[in-house]
Amino acid sequence: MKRPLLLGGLAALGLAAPAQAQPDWSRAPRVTVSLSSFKFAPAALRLRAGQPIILHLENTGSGGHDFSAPGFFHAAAVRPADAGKVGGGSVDVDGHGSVDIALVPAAGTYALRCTHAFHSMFGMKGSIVVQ
Ligand SMILES: [Cu+2]
Repeated sequence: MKRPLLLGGLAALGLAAPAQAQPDWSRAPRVTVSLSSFKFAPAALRLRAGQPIILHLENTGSGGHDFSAPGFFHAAAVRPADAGKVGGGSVDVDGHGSVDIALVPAAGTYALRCTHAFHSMFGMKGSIVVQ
């Protein structure tokens, strides 16, 4: 059974619709990346261009880390409600914490690293390939 889209209903009422139609995030698969001292798993993340996902960042260690990929986030369409979590292209993830970012990735190859002092030097870096 199909229900009318909420946006259609709002438009019919004459209410302003968002400038950009949002994907149906409830259908977006969850892609988990775990952060720990000092690595990302998987370190080589592969995503499909234009496919909405929920990026689930999980810090399995006790120390804080971040998922820093400015080029990736800049090119992607991040759900407006999650945009505030991506400061300067980096997402902070507290020890034993997790953060979800809904986004639609754009094609490209992007560098990933943790910007905490010395973490990338110790191996906390990776790549994101979107095809
Ligand atoms: Cu780190």
